[in-house]
Amino acid sequence: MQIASVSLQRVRLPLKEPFVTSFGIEDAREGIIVTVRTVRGGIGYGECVASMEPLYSEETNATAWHMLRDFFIPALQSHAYNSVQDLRDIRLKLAHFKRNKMAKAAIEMAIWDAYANESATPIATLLGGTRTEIPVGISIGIQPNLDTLIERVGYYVSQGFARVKLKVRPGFDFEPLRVIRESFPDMPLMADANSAYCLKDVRHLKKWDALNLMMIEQPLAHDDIMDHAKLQAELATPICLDESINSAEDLRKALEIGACRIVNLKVGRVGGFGEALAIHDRCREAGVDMWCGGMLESGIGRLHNVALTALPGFTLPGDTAPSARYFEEDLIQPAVTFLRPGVLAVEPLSGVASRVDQERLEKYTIQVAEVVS
Ligand code: OSB
Ligand code: MG
Repeated sequence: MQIASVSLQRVRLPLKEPFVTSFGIEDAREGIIVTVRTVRGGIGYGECVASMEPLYSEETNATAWHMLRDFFIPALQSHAYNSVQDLRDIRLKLAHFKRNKMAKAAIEMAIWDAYANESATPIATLLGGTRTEIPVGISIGIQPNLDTLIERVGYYVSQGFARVKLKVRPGFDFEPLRVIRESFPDMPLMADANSAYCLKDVRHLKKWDALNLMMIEQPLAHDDIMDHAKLQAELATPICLDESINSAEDLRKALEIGACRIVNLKVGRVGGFGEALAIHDRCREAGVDMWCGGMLESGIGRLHNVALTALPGFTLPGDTAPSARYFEEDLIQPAVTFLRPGVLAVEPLSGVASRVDQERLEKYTIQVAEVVS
C-alpha cells in the first residue's frame, strides 16, 4: 500500500453536557481528523485525541497539528505498507521524534485504517483481536451536588453500563463515592483522580479502601511511578495508571516497582496501535488486568478503540460508551450504539471510511490543511 495524500481537519463537536474533571471543564470535543488516501483509492481515518489545552497531558490540537504537518506525515508518507508487520513497525519510524504521542497515534491509526480498507480486513482482525462483544462502562464527570450525582448514576445504571467511574478531586471524592456505594452496594465502581493528589494524602486515600472500589485511577502526578508504588504498598484498592504509561517501557518499569495493578490503555496516549499491542502483550504475560480508556472521541476514534478492545487482554469494561453519551450528532453513521445494555459489538468493519458522514464532517470542521505526497 502506497500513500497518495494525507489531509488534516480540525473538528469541534459540541458535547451534550460539559465534562468536568480535576483538571478542568470541557464543553466541546475538539480534535484533528487525519485522512489517508492511498494510490489504489483506499481511504483511512485517524483521530487525534489531544484537547484544546495542555491539562491532561502536554499536547494540544495546535501542537499536534504542527507535529503532524511538519514531521510525522513527511516521515511516513513515502514508505510502502504491505503487511501487518509494516504497520506494527510504524512506531519505529517515529521513535527518534520525542513524545508527542497523540499526534503520532493519529497518523499511525489512519494508516492502519487505510490498510484495513484496502485489504478488506477489519482492524480488529489485523490487530489479532478475536472477541465480537465487549462490556462497556461509563465515566461520570464531577457533579454540582450529590442529588444530581445519584440521579446521573441511577440513569446510567438503568442503561446497563457495566461499571461506573467517577471523576474525583480534593473536596469531591470520599463523600460522593460513599453515597454512590450506599445506593448501589454491588455495582462495580471506581474513581479517576487525573493526578489530583500527592503522597501526603495517603491517610485520606486509605479511607477509600472501605468503599470496595475496583480501582483508583491515576491518583498521583501524571509523570510519576515512584510515589504510585509507595502509595500502592499502603492501599488495598488496586491503583490503575493512565497518564503515567506512555510506552511499553513505562509499563515495564511501573510493574517492576509495583506502581499499579491495573492498566488503562489509550491508543492515543501511547502513540498508536503498534505501541498499544506491545503494552497489551506485556500486560497479558504479566497477568495484569487492562481496559481501554477514552478521550471523548468522536465515532472515528471510538470505532478504533472498540476494535482494539477485541484483543483478549482487555479483561475489564472500558470507557468506550456509545456516541449518544456525548454527542447529539456523531461524525459517523450509524453511531456507536449498544448491542444490548452495557455491551458493544466489535463490528466486522473494514476500516471506518464506510461509516464516516461526510456532510457532518464538513459541518463540524473548523480548519483544513491538505498535505500531498
Ligand atoms: O482520564 O480517562 C481520563 C476524558 C478526557 C480526558 C481524560 C479522561 C477522560 C475520561 C472519559 O475519563 C473517557 C471517555 O468516556 O471517553
Ligand atoms: Mg483517566
